[in-house]
Amino acid sequence: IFVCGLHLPAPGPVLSGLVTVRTSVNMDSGWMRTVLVLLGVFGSCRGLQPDYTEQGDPELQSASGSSKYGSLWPLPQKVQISDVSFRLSVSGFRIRDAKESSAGPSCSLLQNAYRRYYEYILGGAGVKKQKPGKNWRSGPSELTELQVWITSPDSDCDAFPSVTSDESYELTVDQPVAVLKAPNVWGALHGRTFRLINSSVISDFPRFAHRGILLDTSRHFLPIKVILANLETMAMNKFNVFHWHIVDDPSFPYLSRTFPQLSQQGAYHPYTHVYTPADVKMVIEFARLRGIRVIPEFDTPGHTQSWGKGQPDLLTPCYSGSTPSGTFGPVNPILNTTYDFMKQFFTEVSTVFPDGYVHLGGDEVDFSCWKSNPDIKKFMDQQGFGQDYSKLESFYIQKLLDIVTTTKKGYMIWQEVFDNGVKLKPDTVVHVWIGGGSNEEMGKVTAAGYTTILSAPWYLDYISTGQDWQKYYKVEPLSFNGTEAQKKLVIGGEACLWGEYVDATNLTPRLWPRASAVAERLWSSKDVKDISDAYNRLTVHRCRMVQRGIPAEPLFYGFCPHEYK
Ligand code: CP6
Repeated sequence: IFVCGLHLPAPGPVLSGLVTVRTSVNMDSGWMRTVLVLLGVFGSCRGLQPDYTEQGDPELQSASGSSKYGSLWPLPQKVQISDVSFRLSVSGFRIRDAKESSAGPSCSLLQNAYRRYYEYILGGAGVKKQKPGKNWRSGPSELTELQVWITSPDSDCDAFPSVTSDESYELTVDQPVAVLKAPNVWGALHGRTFRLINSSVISDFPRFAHRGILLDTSRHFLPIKVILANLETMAMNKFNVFHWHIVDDPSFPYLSRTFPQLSQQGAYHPYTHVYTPADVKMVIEFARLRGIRVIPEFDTPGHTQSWGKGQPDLLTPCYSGSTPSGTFGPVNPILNTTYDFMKQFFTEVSTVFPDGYVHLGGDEVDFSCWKSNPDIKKFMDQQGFGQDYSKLESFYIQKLLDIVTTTKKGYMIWQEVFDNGVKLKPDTVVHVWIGGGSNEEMGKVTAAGYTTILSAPWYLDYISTGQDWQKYYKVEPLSFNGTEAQKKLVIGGEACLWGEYVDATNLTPRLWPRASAVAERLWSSKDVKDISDAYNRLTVHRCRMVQRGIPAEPLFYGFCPHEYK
C-alpha cells in the first residue's frame, strides 16, 4: 500500500483486528500506524503547514488578524520568538534522542511520537517552498534536527500518565539543531508545539493537572475509530484525560469478562455495539502513547437501566400500589447480592483500566421508585433514615466506595455524593457539574478539603448559534471565594459531550474547536485572556485540525490557507 508517501505493509489481519477481538495490542510494529492512515486519522498527506501568520501571509491577514504568537494553541507559559527564521533541511531533517537523554531507541512511546511528528513537521515544510527574504540568515541557516532530551533518570516511557505526572518541557529552536528538553516523556509529547522556522525559546507547563474530555458511549455507540480520532485531536490540544462515560441508561456497551450478559443483554447490539477487552486495551494504549489517561465511569446507583437487562435483581423493582409495576429504578441498595456483584464488577474494572482512578458517578438519583417499594420502606425504618432518601443513597455509595477502595483505586464522583454528606477518602475528586461559571460549589468542596474538577460551564453538547467558544474561554476556574489553599485543590476541569444528540456523524464538529477553548483555559496562564488574540490563533489552529483530516467547525467566516495552496 502506498499512502501519503509511505510504503506500508498490506493490512491483512490489521483491519480484521479492528472489528474482531485482538488479544495483544502491539502499537510498535507499525500496524497501528497502518490502521490510523486507513482510518483517516492522518487525513492529510501534506501534514502541517508552517505557521502562516508568522510568515506574514497577507491573504490570511485579510481574512483574520494575526497573532504575534502565530498559531500556538494552547499558548505556552513562556514564549520568545525572534524574527530570525531558518530553513528546514528538507532532505536531512531528523528527530532523534539527545546523547544525554535517559530514553533511547528502546522507548517505543517516543519513537512512535517522532514518527508522527516528523510527518506533521516535514509534510508542511516540504509543501511550502520558502523564498529567502530579508529575515533569512545568511550562511548556515538550516535546521537539521530536533534533539529530544529526557532529563530525569526515569523517563516514564513504559508507564501510564497520572495526575502527578510532570508535563513540562523546554524547547529551543536554533540552528543547526533544535532541542526539546523534558523531565520525562509526558512533557516531551507536548513538545509538538515545535512548529519550526523561527528561532525561539519556549518554556512550558500546564496550569492544571487534570484536563479532560467526557465522551458518552451509551446514548449512542461510538465506533473505536471515532474514539481514537478524538484522542488524537485531544493530544493536539494538550488534553490529558479521556473520561469515558461508557455505560448509562440506554445501553451497556462495555463487554465484561466476568458478567458478559451485561452487554449481551444491555448493549444496542451484542457484537457490533460493544467494546471488547481488546478494544478497551487499544484505546488505553493509543491514549497512553499520547500522554492521555483513560478514566472509565461506571455510574451508579442511578443511570443504570441498561445494567438491569443482564443482571436480574440488581435494580429496585418499582411498585404501583401494592404490586410491582414491572419497571425498575436505581440499583437496589438493600440486598447483599448487590454488593457481591459490585465487588466482582469493580475488581474486574480495576484490572482492565490501569489508571489510578475510576469515576463512580452518583449523580441524579431518582427517589420515586425507592419510595414506591415496600421492602425499601421497611429498610429505611430499620436504619432510622425516616423519609430522607438521600441517606439511603449515601448508604449505598458508602458501601460502594469501601468496595472500590479494596481494589486500590482512587475515585471520582459527581458533586451530589459530596452534597449528601457521604464520608469520602481525602484523595477523592469531586466533579462539579451543576451551576454556572463562577461556582460556589467549588468553594464548598474545597473548604471541606477535597480535590475538585470543574465541568459546570463546559457542556459542549449544548449548542447555540454564534461564537460560544468565547463563553467557554472566559471561564476562570478559580473565581470562587476561597483561600489560596482552597484554590490549590482545584486540579482542573473537563469539557463534557453528553451523547443524547451526538453520534459518529456530528461528534467531531460539535466538539472541535469549541473544546480547544477549554484546553487553553486549563493549560495556559491565568492572564492569557485576550479574546481577539485567541480568535486569531484559534482560527489557524482550527485550520490545522481540518488539514489533518479532523472536521472541526469554523469559528466564523473566512477560509483556511490550505484551501488554495
Ligand atoms: N447523563 C448523566 C447526563 C447528565 C448527567 N449524568 C446531564 C444532566 C443534565 C445536564 C447535562 C448532563 N446526560 N449520566 C449529569 C452529570 Cl444539563
